[in-house]
Amino acid sequence: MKTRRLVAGGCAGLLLACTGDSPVGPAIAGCEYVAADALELPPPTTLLAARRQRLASSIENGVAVFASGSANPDPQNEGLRGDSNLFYLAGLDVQGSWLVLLVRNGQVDSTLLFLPAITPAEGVPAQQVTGASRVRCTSNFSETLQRLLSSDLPLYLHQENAAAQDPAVQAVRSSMGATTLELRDALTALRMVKDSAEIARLRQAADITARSIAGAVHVIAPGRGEADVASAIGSGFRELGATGPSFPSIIASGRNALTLHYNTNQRSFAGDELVLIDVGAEYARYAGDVTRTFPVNGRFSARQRELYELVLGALQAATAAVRPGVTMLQLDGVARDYFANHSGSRCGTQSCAVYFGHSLTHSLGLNVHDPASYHTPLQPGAVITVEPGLYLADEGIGIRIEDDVLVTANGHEVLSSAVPTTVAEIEALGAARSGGTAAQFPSGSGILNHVP
Ligand SMILES: [Mn+2]
Repeated sequence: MKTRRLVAGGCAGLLLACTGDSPVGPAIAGCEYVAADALELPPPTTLLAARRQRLASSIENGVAVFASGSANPDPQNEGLRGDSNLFYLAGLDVQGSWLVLLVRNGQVDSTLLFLPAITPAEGVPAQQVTGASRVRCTSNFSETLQRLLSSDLPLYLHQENAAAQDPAVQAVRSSMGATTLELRDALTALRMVKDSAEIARLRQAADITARSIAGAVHVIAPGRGEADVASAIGSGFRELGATGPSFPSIIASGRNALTLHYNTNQRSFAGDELVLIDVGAEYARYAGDVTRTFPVNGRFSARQRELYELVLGALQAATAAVRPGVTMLQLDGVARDYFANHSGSRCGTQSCAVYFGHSLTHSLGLNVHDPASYHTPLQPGAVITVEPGLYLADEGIGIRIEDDVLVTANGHEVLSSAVPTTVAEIEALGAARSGGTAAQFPSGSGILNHVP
C-alpha cells in the first residue's frame, strides 16, 4: 500500500524550537531540513527550477503561494498526500509546508520554502533538493507573505489548492487588500507537457502496471475470484518496484464490469464470463492506469469476441490518431466515429457507440486524472490514456481496454505495451496460464535503474 509519509509536528507556533533552543526533546537545528522519506526520487533541481520559471513566464509580476495542505483521505483524488502542484514545483511532500514564488518581469526572483522543523539527523538540506533560494520556518510564513504583498504585487492562488482556503492566507489577503489572481489555467498548461523526469516516471508506472496485469492473468480461472487477482496485482506492484497503487484496483467480473468504479473485488468467477482489470501502479508519485479485459476460461465466446474486437478497433483507431496538434476532444470523436462506422448489427439497429458511456481519454501525471484541457492541442510530452469501452447491461457484458500513451515529436508511443491487447495474444496468454496457481510477472526492460 501507500508508503506516503507526511511529516507531522514542526515549529509552527514554537519559535524556540525553530531556533534550536527547545527546552525539551532532541535538539532541533531549524527548518532547513526535510525528512528523507518525504522525498521520493526527487527530480533534478534544474528541472524543478525550469518548471518554476515556466510558471513565472505566465505570471509576469506577482506572488504565487502553494500549501501542501494536510493528508487528503480520498484515494480517488490525491490519496494520503499533499498538494500535487507544490510537489510539481518543489519536488517534496511535507505536511505543513508552503512554497512562495516571487515573480518580477516574468522571472523567478525568489523561491521561498517554509518547512516545519525536524532534527537534522533525520533529514537532508531542503535547499539542496529543491533549489529554493531560501528555506524558512512555517511560523515565518504569514509575516513573509505580508511583507511581499506590501509592494502591491498581486497574489496568485490556485482555487483548488489548500492555500486558497487557508485562514493565514485569507487574513493576509484582507489586511493587505491584495488583488487575487487565478493560477489554474497556467498550471494546467504547464502540467499537460511533461518534462524528461516526469516522462521517465510515467514510463515506469505504466510498465509496472502492464507487467502486473500480465502476471496476474495467471491466477484467472473458474473457481477463483476477483480477490485473487487483486492480491496478485498488489504483489506485482511490490515486486516490480511501484511505490503503491495510484487508485483502488478495479477487478470486475461479469456484471460488475458495468460499474465503472467497482472496487469491492470479492466475487468468484464463472467460467464463461469476462473479467475487467483496471489498475494503476504509482512510481515516484506518478500514476499508471491500464485496463485489460480477459475471458475467465481463456477463450472469448463468439459474442464476447465480436464486441471485444470492436473496442479494440476503437482503441487502435484513436491511438493511431495521437500526435502533436490533436485535441483530446478530437481523439474522443475518433473512437465514437469508429463505433458508429463499424458496429454493423452487433448492437441491433443502433450503433454500439450508445454503450460507450464515458470519455475516451484523460491526462496522466502526478494525478491519475491530471489537469488537462480537452480543447488544447496536445504537445510532445503529453501523457494520456486511451480507453474505449462498451457496457451492455442487458447482456451483463462490460469491456474496456486502456493504454497509457506518450505524445512524441512525430506521433506517439504506447507505454503500457507489456500486456497485450489483441484477441490472439490474449488467448495465448490464457492458454499459457499456470493453472490458476500463481502470478508470474514478466521481466521488464531494465529501465528501473535509469530514471533521472
Ligand atoms: Mn483511466
